[in-house]
Amino acid sequence: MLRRTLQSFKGVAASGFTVTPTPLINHSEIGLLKKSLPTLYGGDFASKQYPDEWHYRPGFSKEDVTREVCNAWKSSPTIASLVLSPHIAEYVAKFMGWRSIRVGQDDVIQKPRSEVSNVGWHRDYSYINSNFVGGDGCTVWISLDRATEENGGVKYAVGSQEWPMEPLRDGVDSAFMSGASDPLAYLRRYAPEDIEIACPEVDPGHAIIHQSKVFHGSSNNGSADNMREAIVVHFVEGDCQWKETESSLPWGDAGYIYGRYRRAGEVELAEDHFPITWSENEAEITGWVKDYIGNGMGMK
Ligand SMILES: O=C(O)CCC(=O)C(=O)O
Repeated sequence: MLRRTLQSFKGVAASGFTVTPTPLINHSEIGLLKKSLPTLYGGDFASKQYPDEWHYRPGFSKEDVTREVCNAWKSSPTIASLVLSPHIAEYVAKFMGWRSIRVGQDDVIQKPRSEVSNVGWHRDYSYINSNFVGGDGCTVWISLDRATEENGGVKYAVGSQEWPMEPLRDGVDSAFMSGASDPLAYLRRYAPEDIEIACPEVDPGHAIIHQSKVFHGSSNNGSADNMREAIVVHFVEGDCQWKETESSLPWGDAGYIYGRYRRAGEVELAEDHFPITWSENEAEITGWVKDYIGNGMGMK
């Protein structure tokens, strides 16, 4: 299955990423999502559930850095209706050649116009997919605006999914918010040869699908626009499992963030945190998702 995944990326994009030819969400869905973001960041959680990470609070956090909320689907039914959408899930599963698909994590991103809003080079695999067997998944970066190099659209080190892997870290020294001064210094540690950087332009509602091992990051938002917004869904294959661990502790070796989702002695992923949002076998789809989001957004 993993081989098929890589082949599908090789066929569609040897670069490790591709922009969807059509939008995944329409204009009115973009409007609803945009409207929900200030409510989310302001801590007004319609579902009464906190998100798993909340990296920006108005009046408390720095105003000029990139803002991120992770697993906002738990807190906002509006965001959930995109992240847990069966339509998006089916589209991505078919693109990847998967029989079923789970949500690994979402990220809601707001990038303000500023000189310090860059996102450091990283591979999603190091934070997310390295925890799983068969979890060499993909990220779907859905733009709520037109994203360009000027407003800090996502940049890729072309083909870097094939480069050697860096030693796995537990995320505490995350490159995500590091804002390195030499933009390519970190990449040079792993690049076998010349580095080619691409910043695909993405229209509102379209998405970039990228392989979890491709290095990516983004520059400052230097545009006149106030904010560049995106909703990112990190997907894993439906039947992926936790890596076996020597540890007798419930969180095994999963460490920071992901350690909290693991149950002692189990390799199965809990659907409470990693819901199955589409499967060829409908009986496998996580039951409560439809109760929570109804039909879900997307592909209309
Ligand atoms: O939106 C961005 O600038 C970067 C997002 C990203 O790298 C991610 O979600 O993994």
